[in-house]
Amino acid sequence: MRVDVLTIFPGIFDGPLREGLLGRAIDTGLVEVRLHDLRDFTEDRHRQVDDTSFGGGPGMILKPEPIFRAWESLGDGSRRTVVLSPAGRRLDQALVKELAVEPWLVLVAGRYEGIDERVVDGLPAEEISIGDYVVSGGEMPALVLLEAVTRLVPGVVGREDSIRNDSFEGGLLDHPHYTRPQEFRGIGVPEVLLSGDQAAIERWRAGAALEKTRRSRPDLLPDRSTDRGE
Ligand code: 9D3
Repeated sequence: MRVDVLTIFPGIFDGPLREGLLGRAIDTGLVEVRLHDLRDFTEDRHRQVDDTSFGGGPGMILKPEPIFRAWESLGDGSRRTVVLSPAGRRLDQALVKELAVEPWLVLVAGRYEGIDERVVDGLPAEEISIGDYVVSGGEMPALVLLEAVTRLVPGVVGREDSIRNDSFEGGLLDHPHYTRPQEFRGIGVPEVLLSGDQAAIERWRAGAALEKTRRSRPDLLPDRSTDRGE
């Protein structure tokens, strides 16, 4: 998969793209990420990427021309273009799966109060948000999206079942996990996990996953409240 990122802060991506899962996917050539500094696509002496809002209001808006020039510089092959925006469709695992099968993604990270609306109107682009909270720009959201998508690119995550068992993929949260030491500050681990009885362990994990989901994320469970006319 190829991913082009348009941003005024390419440096934000350097660390995350070198480390961990993203770093490995890039090293092995499974994902190719190209960063593009929007300032390189300005044509004025001050390399201005932003300007004040028509109609007034606080803060600055990203200008359309550098974004269009950068997007057009990528060539004319077919690609899915995502503008990271708090006003976008909420990212979830179903959308991540959709994006993961694309051969070529372009991610546009906004900053300041937002991006000139003519970018989403004039480019074949969709807006995506990573959730209902405010961060200062689209760079961190682009990294979140990129890592979520990269995990699903075949060959990136070694054991396919670590993907299949993921929270949300099966509709439930994962069951609790324990490792050594067997007793930590007076707290042990569930006996069944030490029993060696794999069938019993699987039964315990299924029940524990359901219980954890009921407690932390009841919204993920089917609503049973009307079953008995309650
Ligand atoms: C006053 C209205 N604000 C929108 C909620 C203004 C505003 C805040 C933060 C405009 C842009 C930003 C910068 N954030 C993003 O560009 C962004 C974002 C986010 O803040 N939350 C969740 N997902 C995303 S994707 C891009």
